Formats: sequence, C-alpha cells, structure tokens
Amino acid sequence: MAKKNKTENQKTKDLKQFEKDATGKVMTTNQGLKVNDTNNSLKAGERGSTLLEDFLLREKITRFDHERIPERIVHARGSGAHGHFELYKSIEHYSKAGIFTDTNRKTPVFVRFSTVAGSKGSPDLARDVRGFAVKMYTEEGTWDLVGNNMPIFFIQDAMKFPDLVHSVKPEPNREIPQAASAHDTFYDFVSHTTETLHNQIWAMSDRAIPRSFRMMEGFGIHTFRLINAKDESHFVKFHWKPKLGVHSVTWDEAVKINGADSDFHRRDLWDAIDSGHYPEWELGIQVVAQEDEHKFEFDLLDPTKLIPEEMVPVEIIGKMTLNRNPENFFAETEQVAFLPGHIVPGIDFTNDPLLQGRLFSYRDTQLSRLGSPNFHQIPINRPIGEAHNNQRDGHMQMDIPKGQTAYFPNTLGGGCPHLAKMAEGAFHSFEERIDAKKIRTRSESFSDHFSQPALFYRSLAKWEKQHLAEAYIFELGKCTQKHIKQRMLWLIAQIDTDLAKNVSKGLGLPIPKEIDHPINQAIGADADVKKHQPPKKKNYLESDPALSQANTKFDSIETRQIAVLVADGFSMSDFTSKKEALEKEGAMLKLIAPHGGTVVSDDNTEHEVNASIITTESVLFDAVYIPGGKKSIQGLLAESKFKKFINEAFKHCKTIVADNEGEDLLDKTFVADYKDDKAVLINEKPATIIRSIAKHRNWDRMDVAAQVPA
Ligand code: HDD
Repeated sequence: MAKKNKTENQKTKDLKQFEKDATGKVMTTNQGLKVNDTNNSLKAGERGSTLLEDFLLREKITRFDHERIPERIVHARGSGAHGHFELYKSIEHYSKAGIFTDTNRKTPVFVRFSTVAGSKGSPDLARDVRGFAVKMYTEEGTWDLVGNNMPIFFIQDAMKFPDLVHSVKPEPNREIPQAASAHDTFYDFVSHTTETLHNQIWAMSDRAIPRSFRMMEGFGIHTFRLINAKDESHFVKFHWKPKLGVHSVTWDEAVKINGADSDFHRRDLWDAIDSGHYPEWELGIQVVAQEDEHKFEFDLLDPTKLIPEEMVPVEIIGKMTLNRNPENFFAETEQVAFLPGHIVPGIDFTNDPLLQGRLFSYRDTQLSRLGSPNFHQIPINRPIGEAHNNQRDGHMQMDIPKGQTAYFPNTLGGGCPHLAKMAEGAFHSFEERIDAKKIRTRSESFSDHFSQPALFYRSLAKWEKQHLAEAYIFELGKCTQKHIKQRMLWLIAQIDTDLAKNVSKGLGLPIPKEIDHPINQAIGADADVKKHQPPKKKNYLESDPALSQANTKFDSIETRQIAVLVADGFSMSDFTSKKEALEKEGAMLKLIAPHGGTVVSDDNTEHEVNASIITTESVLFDAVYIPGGKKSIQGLLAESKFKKFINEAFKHCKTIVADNEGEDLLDKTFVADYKDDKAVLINEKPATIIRSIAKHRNWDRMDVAAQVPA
C-alpha cells in the first residue's frame, strides 16, 4: 500500500494555511452561499429557456471559461516535488550564505523538472534537454537555481534565445512537429549557428532521453560567484549528482513509451515519492579562484563551455531529498515561478551574457503567464521569511499592507520598513571592477565552438557513440532539405570524422568537402564558421570520464520496475524467493498476466494482477522475470504478446530472468539463441540478478539486439 509520507518543513507549514480540504464540507458558491443543485440551470418552465438571472450558472461557467493560463513559452511540460536540502560541511571560506554555512538546517525546496520544446500535454520521452529548476526557501530569502540536465547551453548570448526557441518549436505555418527537434527549421538554425553544436551533440546523446528524472544530473550551467564574509569572490559551477546514477532509455524505447505511457516521467517521480523511495541528489561545486579566471583555454563566462571535472574536480557539499508530492498540480507546479535573479547573500552573478539576459526574461514572462506583478504572493512563490517594502497594489494583491506610507524615506511610518544594515545580512552586489567600452559584439574568447563537442564525443563509451550517431541519423533523416543535411554533415565532420562517416552512411549522403550553397554565401555563414573552425579546435584534454554514462553509479536497483510474467499455476516458491530478495533492495515487482483481476499460483493462493498484457508494454519496465510452473507457461504461450514483450526487453538490452519451466517460454523467443548472454539469467541466485539489474543494461548485447525484429 502506497504511503504518503509528509515531512514537515517551514515551507510545508506556510503552504498549509492556504490548503483547502472539502472533506465533510457542504458545497457553496464563492461567496459562501450553500448550493443544493449544481446540475440544472434556472429555466422559465421545465423545457423553457435559461434565465439570465441564474447567478449559479454564470458563476460556474465564467469561472470555467477562465481556468487556463498561458503555458510557459519553453519548459511548458513539467513535474514538481517538495523536499529539503542539507549541507554536509560548511564552505564558509567560499560563501557566507546560510545555506552553505549552517549544517543544522534543512532548507525547504521545490523542484520542477521539465522538457523544453513541447507543449504542456506533450509526451515525456521527447528527445530534449530536461529542465532542472530548484527553488530553495532559505532563511535569508529564496534562491532559485534554474538549470538543466546538461552542463552547457545552446547559445552564448540571450539575444539569440528567441531565434533558438523559434527554430525548435513547431514550424509556424503548419504547427508541426510537436516536441521534436527533428525538423528543418531547427537544423537550419543549428547549422548556421556553430555555438549550438556543443549542446546539440549532448542532445543527440542518451542524456536527452533519461530513464527517470530521478536518474539525471542537474547543472546550474553558468559560472556564478560565491562570496564569503570578507567579500572575496570565487567562481563556481553547481552540479546535482543523482544518488541512483545517470541512466537513459534507448530511442526505440522512448518512441514506444510515448505511446504506452506519455506521462512516464511524471508518473515515475510521483510513484517513487508516494511509495517512500525519496529521490536524492548531492550538490557539488567546482570552484575556481578569482585569479585563475583566465587560466583556461575557454572563457568561464561562456555558457557553451563546461569545466571538465578532470581539470577542476567536483566537491560534494550537501544533499537534496524530494519527499512530498504537491497537493495540487496547478496551484504548485504550474504556478511556481523560477527566476535566476533570485539569489541570496553569499551567491552572486557573473557577466555571462546569457545569464545577464535571463535576469530580465524570467520576471517579465511571469507577468504574462501569471498575470500580475503580485505573482510572488502565490503560496508556492512566497519566501519563508517576511517580505516588506513599499511596492503596492496591482492585480490580485493578496496582502493587506497597513499604514499611511508607501514610500521611502518617510517619517510618518516611523521610517519603516527601514533599510537593513550589512551586519543584519543585507544583500550587497559584488563590487567587480569594470572599465570598458560600450560595445555590441561577441568576445573573441568565446569563439572556439568545436573543441568541447569533440571532447564530449571522445569521452563516450562505444555504445554511447553508436546511440549518438543513430540520433543524428534520425534527426537529420527527418529534415527534408538536402542543403541543411549537408551542412550539418560537414559540421559534424569538423567535430569527429568517424562520427560523420557513420552519420553520412545512415543518411545516404557523402560528407561534403566544402559548403558552397549560394544562400550560405549570401548570408555570410561560411565566413562565420571558418572563424570558429578548424584551426581553432584545441585538444586540451583527451577525454573526461565524468561526461560518459558508462562511468556512473551501478550499485542500486531501488525503484527498478520488474515485470513478472505469470498465468494461473505459476510457481509460488520460485516467485517468493526472487520477490523477497529483489524487494529488499527496493525493486518493484509487478504481476503481468493474460488478463486483469487475479491469478492463482500453484499453491492455490490468489494474487492481484498489476496489469493485463493488453494494457502494458515491456518498455515500461527495467527487467523481466518469468517464474516456473508448467500450467503458467502454457497460459503465457497462448497469448503471443508475451513473446513480443520478451523479445523487446532483449532488444533493449535488459536483464531477463527465468526459473525452471520459465525457460520454455524463452525458448519460443529470440532469446533462445542467446541464453549465454550475461544478462539472461536462468535459475540464477538473487545476488546475481540484483547485480545485473543494477548495471541498468547489457550494452554488450547491442549488435545482436539490433537484429531483433520487435
Ligand atoms: Fe530558461 C524557463 C532553464 C536560458 C527564458 N528555463 C526555464 C525553465 C528552466 C530553464 C529549467 C523552467 C522553469 C520552470 O520549471 O518553471 N533557461 C534554462 C537554462 C538556460 C536558459 C538552464 C541557460 C543556461 N531561458 C534562457 C534564456 C532565456 C530564457 C537565455 C531568455 C533570454 N526560460 C526562459 C523563460 C522561461 C524559462 C521564457 C519560460 C517560463 C519561465 O521562464 O518561467 O523566461
């Protein structure tokens, strides 16, 4: 039975006062008038016309007509959860922020994960960057770290953001395609904007199709500053490292999951929290001393560059736990407003031109999305501390500010609210020395667009490289314009020739030696690309192991979904031995049977079926287990979808476990010829099975798996 484990924190307490619970209550209008009919409008006679007088009808319909608010222009589809952050050790030598110095605190957080391009109702498994936005309700004010699951961004200057987003969104004439980057306008833009190539190659990697929000990293991306009590500044990059490791599904699964359960990630997050398996991430920092700002071969202010962990290790300083699902999706997850401009003393901005633009954009967008400058008064957006100033009025003012004065300085209000003294923890911007010309340009130090995409590709494992090439083939294969595909191929060849050869084969197009499309010349695109490559490609690091998912954690099967294929007569002793051991490690076993309702095992006990084979698909599971029992196997063989289920799990390189007669079912599938595969486990001990599932997938099987016609 799912348990709803609520952990109280200050924000939870604050939110409670706004919660409304109708349990046991009478229905009323919004004015508190008791209502005894909400099914029929007021009419002139039984069959007569409806009367304008009917205020009950008008209240209900008017309210309904205005239920929707504009969805976010990007990151429209998302899921949120509450939790807290705990600091392992003080980093007061870097930052004076309470959240970074006080190890006794549990700072409340609200996190919203999202895809970027799709609309609010788009499927979860789109190939896309994932948003990873964390709101920390600290005692000194709210700090929002509005990041993504990739450590770099597509563009270097906020000025290009509308162009980037317009190119990836559905094409304006036909509003096609939804939640997909695989179309002409996106690659038209990317192929003419080489600064995008780094984030682009990450988006082609498995990072863009995570197994779960709980199994992806988060990054603040920009270089920020940490400011200590002596007002000294260090540069910092923020990293969230998931306790469960970084894992992904394959593209074939993603496509199928979108059909089988388009809420896959949303459901996964909700179910994990609801069942008490709280997701956790450790917070890491990469710190660079002020005087080392220029020691790298890239610019710390360039958001298309990461600092390889090989060069600056990540120091783990704390942990975030998500332990409470929202009470109401709209009130919390939809209305939450993240602003990169929300910082607290001890943290400050740098001059990263993308960050600087974001500092404007997020406040502005809330005005049209949430409709009022009072959006900070919506319960989910309120700080946990008191907020006082002379800002007034506006749509939907929820507070009742008292007193005669709304200006500063004043005497009539006793000078209040008075200014905070520095000793009281007032915010003070870091005093960076600036002596510059006003100039609309891009810094030369941002001009290397190829070294880091190449480093990323070099750092990947063989299977990751293969997935990545297939992603390019899919995406570019969906483009209809040959000159765009050719230009992309040419650019990919500048990143890595082997990758380009693979993609070229899949596209059936040769890698062009030169790009001489007249339009490109007309818009000066070639000159622009030549400026950035190839002479500028640098090889300052052969590889960075942290960039590969092959080097993530493989030590847990917590919350892994195991499909147990059963029909009447399945072996209870087989089942119990595996169930106990796997559940002890946190795995979740689901009985899949030829029908819904119940199944009876060979000891005559009845078991609730979790899903009939008609309503589920193998792509929703991490591993398959077939207990023995002659009658059960006969029952499974009678329904051909079970064979498809197993073939597909094999194709996706998952662990497949069978006991006793369960092997007879495997013998009727593609697996029959591959029983020596290291993740096909027949009559194996639980410990071996647990190790295999924890490995996530057996990628060694990839070439064989590609042959499976599922
Ligand atoms: Fe953004 C939302 C992440 C660049 C403008 N962004 C948004 C969200 C995330 C990010 C996670 C969803 C927040 C939520 O869940 O409510 N955005 C990023 C990252 C960026 C980035 C990691 C680069 C490092 N964004 C960026 C730029 C601009 C914007 C350069 C504009 C100049 N982003 C927005 C926005 C959104 C937004 C239009 C839409 C909804 C919202 O802000 O509240 O203002």
